[in-house]
Amino acid sequence: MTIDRRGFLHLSAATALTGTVPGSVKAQIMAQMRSAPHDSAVALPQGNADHTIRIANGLVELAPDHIVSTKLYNGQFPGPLLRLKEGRPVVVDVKNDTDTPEQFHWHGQTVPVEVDGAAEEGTPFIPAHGMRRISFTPGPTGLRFYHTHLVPGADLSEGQYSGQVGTVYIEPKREPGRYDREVFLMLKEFQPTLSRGGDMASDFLANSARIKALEDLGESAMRASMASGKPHGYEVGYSLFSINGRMLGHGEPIRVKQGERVLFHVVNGSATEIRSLALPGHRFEVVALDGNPVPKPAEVPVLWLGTAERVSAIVEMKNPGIWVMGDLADDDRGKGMGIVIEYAGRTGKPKWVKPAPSRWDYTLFGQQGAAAAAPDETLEMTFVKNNAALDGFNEWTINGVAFSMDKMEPMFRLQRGRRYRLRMRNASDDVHPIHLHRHSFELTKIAGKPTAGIMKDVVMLGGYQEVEVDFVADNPGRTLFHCHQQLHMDFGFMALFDYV
Ligand SMILES: [Cu+2]
Repeated sequence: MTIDRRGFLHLSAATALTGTVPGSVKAQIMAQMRSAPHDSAVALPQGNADHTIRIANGLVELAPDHIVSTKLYNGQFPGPLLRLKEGRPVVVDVKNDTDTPEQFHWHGQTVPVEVDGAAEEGTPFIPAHGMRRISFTPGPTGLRFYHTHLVPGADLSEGQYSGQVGTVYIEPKREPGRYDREVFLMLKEFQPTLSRGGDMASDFLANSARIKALEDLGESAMRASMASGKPHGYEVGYSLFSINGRMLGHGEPIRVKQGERVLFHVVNGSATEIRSLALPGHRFEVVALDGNPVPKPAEVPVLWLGTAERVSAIVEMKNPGIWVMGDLADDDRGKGMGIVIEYAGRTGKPKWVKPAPSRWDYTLFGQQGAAAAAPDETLEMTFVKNNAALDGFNEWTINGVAFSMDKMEPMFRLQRGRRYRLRMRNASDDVHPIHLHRHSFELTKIAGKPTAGIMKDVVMLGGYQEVEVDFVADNPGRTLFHCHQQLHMDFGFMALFDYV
């Protein structure tokens, strides 16, 4: 096959900045290696691994005239779907055929530090042109995923801007099975570039009333920054969009039959974007969030997923036709963020119909009228943006501190067995998909509304809003907390918890 070189990924202008901007990937790795341990002599199972993942550069054909060159797992995008089994230990070899040391993160699993895949916690790197064998017992059950955990900073060819993302499904011992079949969807953008400004959708969250004190704090800082002559900090935009590695209209359609109940497992594999997904003429019955069954499954017209969030939802196929299932943003859908749903015996052009306005409300799926257990301790956190403070990039702080790769000191010392409440206050107008490693948390208050029973590992915190989540300190060791928006985490929005 001949490939038109003009179709390749053009490295963004940002690559040229790499040497000067704090947060270049090599500099970050050097800093982390100074404090991260090397592989310890823990006895690992011998023999063949259950799964082998190979990290290497390769090509993704999003469409015949859009072939992207990027880092991949096993030469494909998304990486292979790993179906693991609850309670059954697994051995995985991760081989790195690139020149850059890597971190392979098991997102949403309650694994130990040596396995988790975050240098900030102390997971050893997978050396360049080397390998690591890891062994663990998968859990919790349900939809998880894996991705690189490098800190690319200004280098938009590295980290999760690349194609290093894949899905994990941990099969429970008993599957209730109220559906006819499963379909996995990985939402992902390619060809990132830096831009100035560019407002993210933020009015899709329910209960969007802003907290005055947070708004005053954020807006006055922004006004002061503008008055001093600073432009808006950099944002990242993309020119190509895909579901399961194909642009809308260029992959196989999802072929369905009337009356079928299809369980969609949707992963937002984006480095930075919040995604929506709608299927005209159909509704999604949300049954699990981040892989965990919700207390109260409920129907919605549109799914919204922050970076790294997952939704499992059943669609009853009862509106025969050829449909576009896609993002609400016309621009992104037009550049590929969609997939065709084709009913048996139907032909014609795929049809998109804009859904009626709706809001995304986590509490819809929570226990009604129940309160979460009281915490042993509440940790207060305020998130602040320092506009364009780092060579044009926004700097992010948690309680006034931007995370430092050079120190990597825990901000919060915890006690094992205690139940902690995180009261998170957002003094910026961005929506932050907040993630806690190696633990699941319970949503207890969303923008002033109490809830209970929803277990997640990422939660979207709206602009100038407050969210509370609880977790039990039951998986000792360093635990990374961060915003999953790559530009935010790379420029300060991280903190470590630690307990023994
Ligand atoms: Cu963020």
